[in-house]
Formats: sequence, structure tokens, C-alpha cells
Amino acid sequence: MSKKALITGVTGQDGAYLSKLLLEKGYKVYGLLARRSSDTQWRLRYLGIGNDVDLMEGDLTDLSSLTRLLAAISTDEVYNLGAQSFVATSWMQPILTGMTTGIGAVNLLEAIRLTDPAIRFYQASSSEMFGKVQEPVQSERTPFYPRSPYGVAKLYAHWMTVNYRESFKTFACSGILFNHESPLRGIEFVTRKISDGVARIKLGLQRELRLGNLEAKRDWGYAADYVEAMWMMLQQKTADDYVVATGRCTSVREFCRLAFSHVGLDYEKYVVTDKKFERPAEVDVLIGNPAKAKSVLGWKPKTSLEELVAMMVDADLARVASETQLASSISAR
Ligand code: NDP
Ligand code: GDR
Repeated sequence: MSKKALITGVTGQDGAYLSKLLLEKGYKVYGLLARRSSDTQWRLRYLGIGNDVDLMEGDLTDLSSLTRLLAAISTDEVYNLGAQSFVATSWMQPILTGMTTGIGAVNLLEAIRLTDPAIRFYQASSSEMFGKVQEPVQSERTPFYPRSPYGVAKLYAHWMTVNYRESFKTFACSGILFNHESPLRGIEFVTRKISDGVARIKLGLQRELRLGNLEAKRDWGYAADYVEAMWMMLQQKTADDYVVATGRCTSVREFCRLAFSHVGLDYEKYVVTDKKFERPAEVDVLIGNPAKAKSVLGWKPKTSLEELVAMMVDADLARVASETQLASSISAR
């Protein structure tokens, strides 16, 4: 019998890549679909799996919908990827962020406890929990110091995951993932904003790219590599927490240089800094130590930063070019 998994956040970047991975492994995949007024399933279609995931309506803030759903599908694994995940928005909507990103995880843990305590649970924790870093390189043992309502909400969900594991023996894992990107990254995040900007500038559709703090440094990996670590965590004998990262740290400025130079342009001629994109409190630098994920799970990143940048810029060049062609063919009619 094939295994079953429920993914919350199935319409997001990681939800799409994880769905693809689990389908390839023969899983029956269910996705929690939050009600929206317009279509959110473009990423699943992009990966060619638009009809393969069984989408079930519900919301992380609505315990009744989660309980009913889990009772209906009798799943083996639950991956909680759903969240208000944009750090900048979390200062504008701290309560919504707390309800979705923090309490949402507990709603799901409760739904598991009430319906089938044998379900294995993955929580999408974040390097943002390290925030104002207490050690130069962060591991599972590094103390946390979140710097945004998002980071605080994720820390609450992380400790509740640990708490359910220790109190109720729930098989609950927390993956502390550092930034991971792809052509499916939301346009509001800096890497995709840059790759999209590079494509528009190269195609003559935009003159400049306005960004905030260019000196922020992140440990950037490829999302499709990272979802493998999520799955590996739930296949172990015991539940545990793992840092997933590359161990390489790069500034936003250097990411710009790589992305512009991929199309033969000098970033300094196009990038303009704009205070509007600065944050009330910044996380200056993050570097993860993935040694535990390597030794226990056998996981390691497969894609270099240079490969990731090239993949994202090429995908945006193709996307922007086809949108422009479509627009001009419509206006010519
Ligand atoms: P995205 O922002 O791309 O996806 C977020 C998903 O959450 C979307 O499917 C969204 O649905 C869904 N969602 C939002 N609110 C609700 C709600 N109330 N009920 C149900 N679903 C909801 O995030 P990523 O794919 O990049 O990240 C996946 C998870 O991993 C997130 O929890 C994120 O915080 C965390 N994380 C991400 C990292 C990264 O670098 N990408 C690093 C570390 C952690 P809709 O499309 O309808 O809005
Ligand atoms: P982050 O990602 O906050 O690390 O959270 P983001 O790409 O938004 O920012 C990274 C860094 O770039 C700086 N920056 C800008 N950021 C954005 N979005 N737009 C800009 O114009 C800009 N200019 C500079 C930011 O200040 C920041 O320092 C992501 C999310 O996926 C979280 O959900 C996840 O938990 C963490 O990664 C790990």
C-alpha cells in the first residue's frame, strides 16, 4: 500500500517541490487548500503535477477544518509548510502572522493528537529563529534570538513541536531550514525580485532595480534539494530537529553581481537602494552548520549558488519574454 501525506502550504514554493518529490516516491498526496478569491495553483502546474495532488479545503487557523480533514484521509505523514512567510509583512500583520505561522502549527498538532497520534509531523522551522545570531555559525544547539514577529511565531511553533514530542510522544520533527530559493520563489523575496528585475532590465522593460539593505548576508540553497531533507526526517527511527543549510554565506550585493553578470550586465549601473525596503530590525547574517543533517540523514545540498542564480535568471528571462509576447499578440488583435 502506498503511503499518504498531507501538505499544508501546498501552493507555496516548498509545497510544490515536496508534492513532486512525494508523488515520485509513489505517495498519495493531499494538499490543504486555503480559500482564496483567485487561482493559487500555478506552481503545481509549472511542475506538471496540477492534477496529481488531491486538494482539500481548509485553513491552518481553523482547527475544525484540520480535524475533519485528518479524520477523512487517514494519512501517514503531515508536512506543515503553510505560513505567513514574508518577514517584512510580519511587522504590518503581527497578529495574523502569529495566528497562522504560530498557532496554525499547534492547531495541526492538536488535530493529530485528537484524530490519529501515530501520524508523523514535520514543522517548517526557520533560520529566522536565530535572528540576532548568538554564534557565528548556527547549529541545532545555538540559542535563538528572533528579530521579527515572523521569527517569534516560528519559534513558538518550533518549541510546541518539541513539546508535543516530549509530552505526547508525537513523532514530530522540526527542520530549521535556512533560505532556499528557486524559479518558484515568491516575487516579494529578494532573490526572485533580483532575478525578475535582471530579466526585465535585460529585455528592456525596466531601467533600475530598487532594493533595501544590500549588505545583509544569507545562506542560500535550492528549494528542491531542501524538500528532500524534510522527507528524510520523517523516515528516521526517532523524531529530532535538524539544521538544513549549505554552510556558505553570500551578501545581497554579491547575489546581485552574480545575477546581472549572468546576462552580461554590471549590477552597479542598475541597482538603486531605497529605504522603503529596509526593515524595522534586520537579521544581518546567517550561516548554517548542516553537519547533523549530513551525518544522520545522509543529506547534502546538490546545487551551487552559481547554478541556482543561473537557473532563476534563465527561468525569469523565459517567463518575462513569453508574457511580453503574449501581451503584444493580444494588443495586435
Ligand atoms: P510560501 O510563502 O511560498 O508558501 C506559503 C504557503 O502557506 C502558501 O501555500 C499559502 O497559501 C499557505 N498559507 C498561508 N496562510 C495559510 C492559512 N491560513 N492556512 C493554510 N495555508 C496557508 O512559503 P515557502 O514555500 O517558501 O516556505 C514553506 C514554509 O517553510 C513556510 O512555513 C516558511 O515560513 C518556511 N520556511 C521557508 C524558508 C525559505 O527559505 N523558503 C526557510 C525556512 C522556513 P496561498 O498560496 O493560498 O497563500
Ligand atoms: P528572509 O528573505 O527575510 O531572509 O526570509 P528575503 O528574501 O525577504 O530577505 C533576505 C534579505 O534581503 C534583504 N533585502 C531585501 N529583501 C526583500 N524581500 N526585498 C528587498 O528589496 C530587499 N533588499 C534587501 C532583507 O532585508 C533580508 O536581510 C526568508 C523567508 O522565506 C522566510 O519565510 C524564511 O523563514 C527565511 O527566509 C529563512
